[in-house]
Amino acid sequence: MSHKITLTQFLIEQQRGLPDASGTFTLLLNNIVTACKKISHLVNRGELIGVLGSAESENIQGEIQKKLDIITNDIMVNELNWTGHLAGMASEEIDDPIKIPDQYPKGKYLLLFDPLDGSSNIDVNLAVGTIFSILRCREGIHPDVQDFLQKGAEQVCAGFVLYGPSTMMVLTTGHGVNAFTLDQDIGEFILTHCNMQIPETTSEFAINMSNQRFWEAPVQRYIEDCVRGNDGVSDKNYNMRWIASLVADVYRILTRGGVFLYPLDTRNPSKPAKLRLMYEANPMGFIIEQAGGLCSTGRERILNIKPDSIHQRVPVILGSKQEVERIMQYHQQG
Ligand code: AFP
Repeated sequence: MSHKITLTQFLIEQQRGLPDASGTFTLLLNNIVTACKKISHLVNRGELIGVLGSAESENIQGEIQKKLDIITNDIMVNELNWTGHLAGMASEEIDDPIKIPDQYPKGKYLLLFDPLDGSSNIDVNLAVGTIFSILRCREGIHPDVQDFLQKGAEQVCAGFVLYGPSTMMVLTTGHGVNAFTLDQDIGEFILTHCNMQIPETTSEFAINMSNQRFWEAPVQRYIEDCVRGNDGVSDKNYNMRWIASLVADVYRILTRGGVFLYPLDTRNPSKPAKLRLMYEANPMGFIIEQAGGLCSTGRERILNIKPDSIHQRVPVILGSKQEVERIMQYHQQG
């Protein structure tokens, strides 16, 4: 029988390579893993335990929350607020940063998360996920919003868990990207995809075409080229996929390449972009770049953006290197 490496073994082996590592970071990741296993269990049980459907409340983003948005947010908070590894947390679902209760010690990391991304898919039994990002924090402080407003390039770790046909965790600490599949029988994530690399070229794009009339000219032009295929300047035929669940779209791109666009649009002047910088774009950008791809607004590298608020939204164009470069060129040309 071949020896399978668990996520715990993988993390401890990585930690041994860093002589100054205290083990805190490994413990923190283990707590995140526990929270995600609990979420995986709930998502999998679904209607059997009455967790599907709307909670009929609105989050800070102005979106109607699903019951599972609230339940999964509580799981993340309650699994992580007592550990002593975090100085604070911020959730896509909550207006202000989440404080560590006074009775618990505070640590040197900040955790930002979207507890259930793609939750509009949950009632139709499609893939959803948890996305997280870890930043450093000065020790011994009570962090305020300003402490969270770090560039994506400063992330210590980013990851997501995809609750699909298999539950998978994709992780980077800045040394490549690895993916682990949850073995439900033994309750452990097992290393199944080492050092993932995104093919540099692609002929697959992902975009919500129903917003086409609201896009800027460079995106209009790029998608027009894709759709014209062999008959246009691209000289190849494209395929289109749109799962409307960022975790699933990004996982597909990590495995077989492709490009994902959620560009600026003029639908709602108060929300020119949809995806959130700190809960979606930054963690996905770190993962995509570590796998050899690119992540841009079309005009600048996502990881270089200095955030001005924790719920800031940005246009996102990510995936296969050559394709993202081409879209960036279109933006330069106007
Ligand atoms: P929900 O969490 O509200 O389902 O939003 C998911 C998401 O943020 C991201 O995961 C998708 O890529 C994108 O929005 C889908 O957007 P559209 O609903 O416009 O297709």
